[in-house]
Amino acid sequence: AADVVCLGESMVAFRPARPGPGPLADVPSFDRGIGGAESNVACALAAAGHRAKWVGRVGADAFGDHLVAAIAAYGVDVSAVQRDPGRPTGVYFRTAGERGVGLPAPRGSLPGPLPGPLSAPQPAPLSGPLSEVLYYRSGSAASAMSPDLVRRASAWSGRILHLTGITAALSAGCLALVHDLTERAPGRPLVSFDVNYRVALWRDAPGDPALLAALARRCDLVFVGEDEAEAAWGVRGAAAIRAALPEPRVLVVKHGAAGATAYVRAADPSCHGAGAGAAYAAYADAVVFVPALSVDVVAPVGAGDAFAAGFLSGTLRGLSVERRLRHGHLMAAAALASPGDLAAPPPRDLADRLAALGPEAWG
Ligand code: KDG
Repeated sequence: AADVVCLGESMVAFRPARPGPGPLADVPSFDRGIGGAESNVACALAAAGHRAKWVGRVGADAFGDHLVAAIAAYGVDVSAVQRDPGRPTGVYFRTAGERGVGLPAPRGSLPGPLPGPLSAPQPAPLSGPLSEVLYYRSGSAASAMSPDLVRRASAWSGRILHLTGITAALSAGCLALVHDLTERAPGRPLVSFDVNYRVALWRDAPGDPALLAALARRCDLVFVGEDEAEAAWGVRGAAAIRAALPEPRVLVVKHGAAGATAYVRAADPSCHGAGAGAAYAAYADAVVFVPALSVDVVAPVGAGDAFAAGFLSGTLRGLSVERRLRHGHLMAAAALASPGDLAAPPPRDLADRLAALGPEAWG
């Protein structure tokens, strides 16, 4: 059985062959890669040594062949991926812009100082353009997903099911599927949900972004960026986000380049390292902040997925919440420093040694 099942749409992703600023309209040639928030998480988890499975749909076309082969090459189980002979594989094009809603902001772009231990150094803001994205995915094979086509038995077959808010925006059937899979019913594994608010998708979505909050509240582990909570729901600040999403046992609020805060509900043994009876008490209703690493950002796309993968990896290994956050930051740093959606994560023993460094490294 899989450790983690990641369900969602994957697409062939085209980014400028030569990095640099400028609008999408002026890009003369593109490099091909793979994209899709959920399969990105699956690939990162597989690369980090976990059994990851991707559940999705692609067309019975050449791009579908490429996606399935490329994701399988990371060691991800693709046996449940469906091929649709009547609908195409989704595609997207993007610029290498430096910022995007829901993605880690470049260092220094936070709106203001954070209290107490959150005061990370604040260099001058970067003035990079927003990343421009063009999706060709409406009517795609994945947008036809629904509770009829994707059964609970398949999606609930791992220890963790990882979903994102992107799927909810794809079609009424996809929204119904996310609703179905987040129902608290017997056999449901731990459900992880990355809010992943994508402005361009919600323009034509089957509802409004308030749905993302309602879905998040049905899940056990939720990731959300402070910037996207404000953009999607008008909720400002980590404490207000927690107040709006009280149900998840673990809520991780990402503060762009400054770091991330985990809100952990008491009486959740899954949140504590193996044999950490004493730590259990220490984590009762804990709020754990860990600063991010300072990185020269090459491309932010995929960093949120890498962060989620690092946190999930730590969860699977029963690490403390602080270590989970550190592994999230380590994987995100690797993705930030690479041009594509995906970067090789640091080897596990190296990541463990880095995560164990003291306050001189982690602030
Ligand atoms: O997190 C990265 C994703 O945004 C990217 O791979 C494309 O899944 C994608 C989307 O829908 O934006």
